[in-house]
Parts: sequence; C-alpha cells; structure tokens
Amino acid sequence: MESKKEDVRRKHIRLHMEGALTARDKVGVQDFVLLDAYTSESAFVDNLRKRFNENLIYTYIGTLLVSVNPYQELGIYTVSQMELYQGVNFFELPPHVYAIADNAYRMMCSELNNHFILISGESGAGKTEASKKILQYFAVTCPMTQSLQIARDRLLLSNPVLEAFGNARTLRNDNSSRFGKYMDIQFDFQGIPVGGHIISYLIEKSRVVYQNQGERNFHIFYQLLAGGEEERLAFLGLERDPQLYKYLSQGHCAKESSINDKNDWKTVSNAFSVIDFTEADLENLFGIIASVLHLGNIGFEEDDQGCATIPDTHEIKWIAKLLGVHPADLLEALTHRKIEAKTEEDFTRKTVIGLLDIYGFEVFDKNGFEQFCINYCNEKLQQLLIERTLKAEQAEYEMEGIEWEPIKYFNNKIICDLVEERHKGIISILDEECIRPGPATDLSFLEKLEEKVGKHAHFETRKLAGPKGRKRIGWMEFRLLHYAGEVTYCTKGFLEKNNDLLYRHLKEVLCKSKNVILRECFLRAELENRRRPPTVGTQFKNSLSSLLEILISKEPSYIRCIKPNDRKEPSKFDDFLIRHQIKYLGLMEHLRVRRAGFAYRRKYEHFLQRYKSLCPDTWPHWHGPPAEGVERLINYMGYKPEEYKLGKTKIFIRFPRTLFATEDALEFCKHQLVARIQATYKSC
Ligand code: AD9
Ligand code: MG
Repeated sequence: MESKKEDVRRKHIRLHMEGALTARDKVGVQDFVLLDAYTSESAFVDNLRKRFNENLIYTYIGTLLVSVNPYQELGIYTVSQMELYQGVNFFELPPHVYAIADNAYRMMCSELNNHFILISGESGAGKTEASKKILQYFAVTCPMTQSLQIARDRLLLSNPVLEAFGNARTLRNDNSSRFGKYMDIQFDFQGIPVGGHIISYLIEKSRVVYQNQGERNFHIFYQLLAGGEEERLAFLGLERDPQLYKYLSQGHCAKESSINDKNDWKTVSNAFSVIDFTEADLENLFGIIASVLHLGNIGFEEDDQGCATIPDTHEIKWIAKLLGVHPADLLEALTHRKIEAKTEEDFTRKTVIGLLDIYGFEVFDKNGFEQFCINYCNEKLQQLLIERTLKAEQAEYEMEGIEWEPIKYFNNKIICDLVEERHKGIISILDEECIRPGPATDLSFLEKLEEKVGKHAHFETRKLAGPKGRKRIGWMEFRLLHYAGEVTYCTKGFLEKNNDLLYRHLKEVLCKSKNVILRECFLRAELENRRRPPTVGTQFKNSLSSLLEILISKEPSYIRCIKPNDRKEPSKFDDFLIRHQIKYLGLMEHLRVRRAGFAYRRKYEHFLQRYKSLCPDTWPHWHGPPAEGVERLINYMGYKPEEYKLGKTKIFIRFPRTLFATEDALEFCKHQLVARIQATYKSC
C-alpha cells in the first residue's frame, strides 16, 4: 500500500511540476491559480467544464476547494482512496474533500488548535454529501480504540436519523436540509476521536403542516408509512397510503420515484438501534409522528357562535391515546387558546474539527419567512468567508509589509446590516410589529419596512421599485438584493411565524402527557415562566451570532459547492447557472487574491525547523535569527526572487511547485541519509 501510494504521489508531483502541460488541454488545471488567463471568467468556466466532463469534480483555488455536484456516483470515495490521502501534503494529490479533511486533521494534530470546515453553496449544490464524506473519512482513517468504535458508529448513524427528521424533498433538492447543522468532532492529544457534539439551527417547522406543489413533508413520515411494521402502524392507527393524510399530500408528490422510503426506513430503524433508542422510546417518538398525521386530518368547523368545533372525534381519540392525554382536555385545548418558550444549548470542548452543513441559499416562485431566514443565514456565512479570506488575506500582506495591489470585492456586510441591525434592521422592525399593542398585520409590517428601510439600495417594494424594479413585485411583497441574487419575499405569515405562539391551554395539556418525549418538550417550569420568549427571528439572529463566534475562534478550511444544472441531471453543465454561482461566490476575486498572493506561508521558525537539513549553514543548528536562517536556506536551494517574499514574521511562497521541489529535496535528503547509515552499518 505504502509503495503504491508513494508511486501515485510521485506521479502526481511530476505532473504538477511539469505544469501538467500534456494533460492540461484535456482535463484542465487542478488549481485555478495555474490558469494562464486567470482574470478571465470564461477561462475559469472552461477549466471547470473540462474537468467536469472528465468527472473531475474538484478543483482548488489555493487551499479552497471548489466542488461541482456530479449528480452520479463516481467511485471516488472508496476506502483505498481515503488511505491514499491520509497523511499526504495538500497539493501532492488531485483535489478532493479528503485532502481538505486530512489537512485540517494534520494541522490540528501538529499545532494543537481547533479547525472548522465551512461548506457553502446553494440548495442542491452538494454540501450535505460533502459533509458526510468528510465524516466518513475521519471515521475510517483516524486512529481508534475499540471502546471508541461505538461512539464513532453513533456519530455516523446519527446522520440518517437527523436527515429523516430534518430533510425533505423540495423543488431544488430531493434531500434538502431544512435545518442547519454544526457538528464538532472532538479529538484527544493523540488525534483519537473521543466524542462529538451536534447543534441544530432553526428547522423549517411550517413544512409539517404545509408543503408547496412538488414538495414533500419531512422524510420520516413517508418512511414510517412505507416501511413500518404492520403491528406498529396498527398500534399508531395509520394506513400505508400517504395520500390519505392531508399533511403528506398537499404537494402532490407523496410517492416519488427517486426516493426509496421503504429502504430508507430500514437504514433509519437500524440507526435507531445503534444510537440506543429503546422500544419504549420509539413508541413515544412514533406516537408523536403519528399524532401529527392524525392532527392534520381533523376537520374543524364553526358553530353558531363562530367558535371552532370538531364534529368527528375519531382522530382526537387516536391523538389522545398516542400522546397519553385526556381526550376531553385535548378537544378543549384545540378549540380554545393561550402562549410559550424555548431553550438553547451550550457546550465545552477539546481540540475539535467543526463541520458546518447548513441549508443553502434558495429562491422559489413564492418565498416566505423560512426563505428569509435561510438566505439571511447564507449572507452571514458569506460575510464570514469574506472577512476571513479576501479581507484577512489582504490585511496579512499589509501587516507583513508585503507589497500589494488591493483587489476589490463586493462586501455583503451592507445586506447583513439591513437584516439584523439593532432597532433599524428588518428583524427588529418585524419584532416591533409583533409586540406592539394594537392591530399589527403583515401589511402594516410591510409599510413599516417601506418607512424605515425603503431607501436602502438592497431593498425594494412595489411602491418603491420605480426604475429600480425589474421583475414584478406584488402588493404584499418586498425584494432583497442578496449577494447571490434577487429574492422577492411575500410578507404573508411573517408575523405569525416570527411570534410562533402556541396557546397556553394546549401547552398545559401537553405538559401532563404520558408520552415522555413530549413531556420533555413541554416543561412545566417553562410554562410557569410568564416572560415573553424572544421571537423566532431574534432567536435565529442570536444563534447565528454565537455560531460565528464559535467559528471565528478556529482555523478555517473552505469548500464551495456549485450546482451544475437545475434538473438534478448528471453530465449536464449549464454555463449560465454556473457563471452566476462563480460570480456571487466571489470565486474570481478569491482567485485574483490567491494568484497575486502566495499559495503557502509559514512562520520563519517553523519553516526553518522543517527544512534546515537542506542547507549546510542551517544544519544541524542555526543560532541566528530565524529570518536570516531561512534566507540562507532558500539562497542555497536556489529560490528565484519571483518565487517568494520575506515578510516581517513569515516567508511567503508564491507557487505550490516551489514547495513541492523543496519537499522532494527533503525526501531525497532523508533517503540519502538512510542509505549512508546502511552503508556504514554494512562496512562495520
Ligand atoms: V440543501 O442546501 O440541503 O437543499 P445540499 O446539501 O447542498 O442542498 P446535497 O448534498 O443534499 O445538497 O446534494 C443534493 C444531491 O446531489 C444528493 O442527494 C446527491 O444525489 C447529489 N450529490 C451531491 N454531491 C454528490 C457527490 N459528491 N457525488 C454524487 C452527489 N452525488
Ligand atoms: Mg443539505
């Protein structure tokens, strides 16, 4: 294995060192930094297309990985592929998510610091798949004690369960994440994974009761009906046919050929047993799932006094049985009213690699409060990326005294502020409408927006659009010019969803439920707390701000996912769609910074420590200032002036090939040393 791995590595280095000239025309360059016409967007797209046509879906821009969704299995995620990438320097093998994962892992082990891998891109671009591949990579390649294998399996198998409950078919993606997920993998000082932690963000609750045409509810409902055992369904009072349930059939695609609910049920059931759900837990859990379906089928009517009634109590009886509540109390609570609260998580940690997989930017024909939150979240992640790459990179050159021609880029902070600024932003305005006494409506909210942010360059309504307006905006709508494109939001439902009120009466009934899981969701203590809970928008804003704090304290790696077409088809490369993504992801700017900048930088001390054996002046010890030692070393190595720059504390190397040559020399030096020792040993 080792020698095969070495062969592949050497071949790859040779190819890279020669500029991969022969292969280049066919398969493009594996790092956009090597493109001759690096400022041309067409050259960028051509390179991506060439590679995509050869099933090479990964390309670097320096250390950033660009990934194009292949929409087909490529056989590039095997265990032997994983082994190939293990412990190998970043640029020495073709680009891959495994290289990103391995690099983060090795950096964490050698520098004992925390890392995160940020995976971004629009809905359906391949973020969740990439995060799963990375998790599998760690599970297979990290050293593991026997007792920890159980923890590893749990972490891996939590995924199908989370996806069953948090993913759904949308028009953009058959397995769209409808919640944000941040996963920490914790490692001890030997690099052994010792635990994990998952934080979830704002799930799209409204999908439970309503789905757009062509969309489905969360997978778990369909999986239960398709795969659940006869006795389980009978116990839950459910029929197999999803069309019988209002909450499963509004999108008119309950049965979808591309999704195998029956098989998925098997995976999820197996996962439940590995993550230690007992039969009693499952009974409680599926009791709740089934209750939702029964609830959806209740027919409400209005009596003579205009009050709600439920003439047919068949479903009520099932819900009462499954939730362990009194049917009369339930009936009363469902037809009368009152209010609620919620919790947040906190956590401690060791050295960790965090993986962030969040819902991608999305635009539908109709966009509501959910899309507003999802797209706001994507703005924040884009902002983080800009701050940490384009801005920080240029600031570093300045700090290190490296001559630098600043590169312009679009900073989306202006849009983040429009949404989140205290007292002035859209969320604050929405909150004000939610709490103000008097009749506030979705329309009065829109009027407040017009009054307070109407002049903002990234905001439009029908009234304000004037010459700015391109596409039609309806009366109840506003439009935001996001970094990734325009989205028109309908304000209908914004107030109700932001308030997210559950009537007190109903909560009181659920507090007394015999269903343990339900009782954990509706704690009596919370019911007694009469303070108004923060609105959904504010909770989301706060949780995003804590997420960013978690991320900012860590070393980043980035994966930018691109969706090749809107039809979920393999081998279809839609130039227009891809160009748009390249533009808004800021990839050209990123390339310019990388190209004009330096692929590799290292503190003088670290650089010297690694390569000092290559120069007689610095080997075995160098006693002078590290910067001077590095200068001697690179002069001896014959670095050309255009290949590097010396900063105040670091050496900056422009091209990966220079580093490869240095690494090769180090390898050669080691072999010679070993040969010399062996020869001396033999002659003795
Ligand atoms: V969303 O924002 O959650 O709606 P994602 O997460 O970006 O979106 P996802 O990873 O779910 O997209 O990918 C969508 C589909 O593309 C998957 O279900 C796969 O069928 C397909 N896909 C994505 N990446 C790969 C891959 N590396 N290899 C093969 C892939 N198929
Ligand atoms: Mg996803």
